[in-house]
Amino acid sequence: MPAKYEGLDFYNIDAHLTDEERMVRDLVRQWVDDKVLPIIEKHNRAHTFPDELIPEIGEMGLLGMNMEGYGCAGMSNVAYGLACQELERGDSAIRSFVSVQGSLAMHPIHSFGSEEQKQKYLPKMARAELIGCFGLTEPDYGSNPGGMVTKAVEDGDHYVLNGAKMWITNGTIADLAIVWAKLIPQGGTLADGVIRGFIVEKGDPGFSAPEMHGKHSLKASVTSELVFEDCRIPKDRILPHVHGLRGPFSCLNNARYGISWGVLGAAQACFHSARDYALTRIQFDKPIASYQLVQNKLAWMLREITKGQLLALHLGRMKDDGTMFHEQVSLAKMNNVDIALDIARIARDMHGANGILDEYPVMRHMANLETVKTYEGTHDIHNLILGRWITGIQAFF
Ligand code: TGC
Ligand code: FAD
Repeated sequence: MPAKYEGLDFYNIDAHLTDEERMVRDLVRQWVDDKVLPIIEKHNRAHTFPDELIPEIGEMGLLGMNMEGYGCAGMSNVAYGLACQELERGDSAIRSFVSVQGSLAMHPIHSFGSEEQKQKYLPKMARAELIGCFGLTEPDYGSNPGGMVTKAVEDGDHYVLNGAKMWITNGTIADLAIVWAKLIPQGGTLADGVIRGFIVEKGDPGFSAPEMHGKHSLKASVTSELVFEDCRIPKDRILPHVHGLRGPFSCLNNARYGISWGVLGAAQACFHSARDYALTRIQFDKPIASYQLVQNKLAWMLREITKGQLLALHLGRMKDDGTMFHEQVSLAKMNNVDIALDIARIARDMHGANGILDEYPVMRHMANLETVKTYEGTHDIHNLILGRWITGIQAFF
């Protein structure tokens, strides 16, 4: 029987966790070992999401787990981060599923929805009986969502939506989509529109969500377009309590925070695979782990993962005590994705030719992390967010 996975905890982060946080981490860790790792390569090859895991993710209480009420578990942000770390050790697709459902679909309803919307959707979403997605990006507006052209126009007691979203995680399997569109006032143009959030349900007339194909990354995740052709939704589906880009961006803060933990899980999977491989692979009559260059690579991985963990833990504690600001999230998302991707690339190299096989997890993580570097704000965008914080000058345009 393989040794039980113990994680990587060089600086004894464990001692700074509550019993509840350790319990969540251990529960998800075991579940990933038992349920995700045995099947993920098969799904990655087939470009399919493991739907069969969705009910169990709900039963474990991971969906919207850092929110209070409406069937959510009400746990700390650190517990949520630890869960993300374990899930992404399995695959970024599994962490993405949980991020999108909790941080991007449930969070806007929880923070900006009416009481009726919260009652209607959140308990079922927490139990995974309803799946959500988040539509912000458009074909021509990725890093610059403020330029979006998807619009909503009032028509009696309905809104009529026209436009398209692209690259939407969970889109095709979702029961509802949180869609950000410009609400055009009577007689106004797109330039007069204010960005608002709308809940579009599967089956609403004029709405479709075709799956996108041909990805070399996040192959076990469903990625979709959302198409609105005179899509009519009742007026009570607008999120009443937020106007402007602040709405979608505050959801992104949550999801970016989860990513800053999640990618450390992918990095740890690559580190462990590289270390184990280096200890057993013999070249020039000795294990490659006995060569200084190889040890240097492993020491660098340990160093960066440890720093990343301390960053994520401290960020989580600030999020829990309400002192975190969004530029701090940008720094953690950017840094931790960056080091995870470098770790994956170096681990791939350390496996030699075997590194390209799906017998080892490293190339799958490496390919996934290319997406994670791009979504939720690219590396460049987070640099520019920090540049603006440092200088007070925006350099986006
Ligand atoms: P800007 O003028 O900076 O801000 C507009 C308004 O928003 C407020 N704000 C924020 N509020 C909360 N949290 C944040 N992080 C915020 N950032 C900005 C800001 O205070 C302002 O509020 P108000 O009330 O004064 O109007 O907006 P900008 O248009 O100049 O944009 C700046 C920029 C480039 C940083 C922003 O557009 C950006 O972050 N772009 C990146 C886009 C992005 O991250 N897209 C992600 C799409 S979703 C996704 O990728 C999901 S992947 C899912 C998975 O895990 O599978
Ligand atoms: P672009 O914005 O076109 O950027 C291209 C390049 O230009 C990047 O290197 C970028 O850093 C650089 N660049 C852009 N602007 C500047 C600038 N001002 N200065 C310097 N460099 C700049 N979106 C959602 O809304 N919901 C989802 O669920 C979702 N899931 C996704 C799942 C996957 C698998 C992927 C790949 C993407 C997903 N996205 C989702 C979209 C994602 O958020 C966008 O891809 C991302 O925001 C970048 O937009 P873009 O791809 O249009 O790139």
